[in-house]
Amino acid sequence: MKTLIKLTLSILLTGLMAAQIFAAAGETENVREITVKGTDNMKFDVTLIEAEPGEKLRVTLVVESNLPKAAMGHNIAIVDQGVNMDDFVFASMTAKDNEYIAPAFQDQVIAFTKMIGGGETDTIEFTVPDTPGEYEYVCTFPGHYFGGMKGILRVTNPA
Ligand SMILES: [Cu+2]
Repeated sequence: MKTLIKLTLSILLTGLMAAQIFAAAGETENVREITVKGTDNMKFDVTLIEAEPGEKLRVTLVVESNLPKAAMGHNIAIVDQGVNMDDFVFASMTAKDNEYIAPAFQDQVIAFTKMIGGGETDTIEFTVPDTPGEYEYVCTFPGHYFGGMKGILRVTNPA
């Protein structure tokens, strides 16, 4: 019986130590936080994000709207270079069951939030691509990209 208690205690302690180590790792990890708002005028309030190759970003999308999500939903999809954005957005319009991300293009999407409505938020964490250049991010809710709901992730090497 005593052995069992000892064993249980040591397992508990090991678990605690592991938890502390993980917590410490989380604190030291360098993740830059960015909040982007989507509003009823079909725009993002942040249209340029500048970052360095390999940087870790945590982007939170906040939607401000009193309209139902079915009428005014927003997401953020950050897309790889070289993708025809019109094709991607057009294909994604009908991909409601996949968060409005066309499955055929999904491997060319660096990161994407859920499609959310007024009062909701969603956060994505991703590593900025190693290749410098401009990466477009868009809202794939039907019509929003064509209404101007887009921005640029500009990746440049540190000076
Ligand atoms: Cu939108």
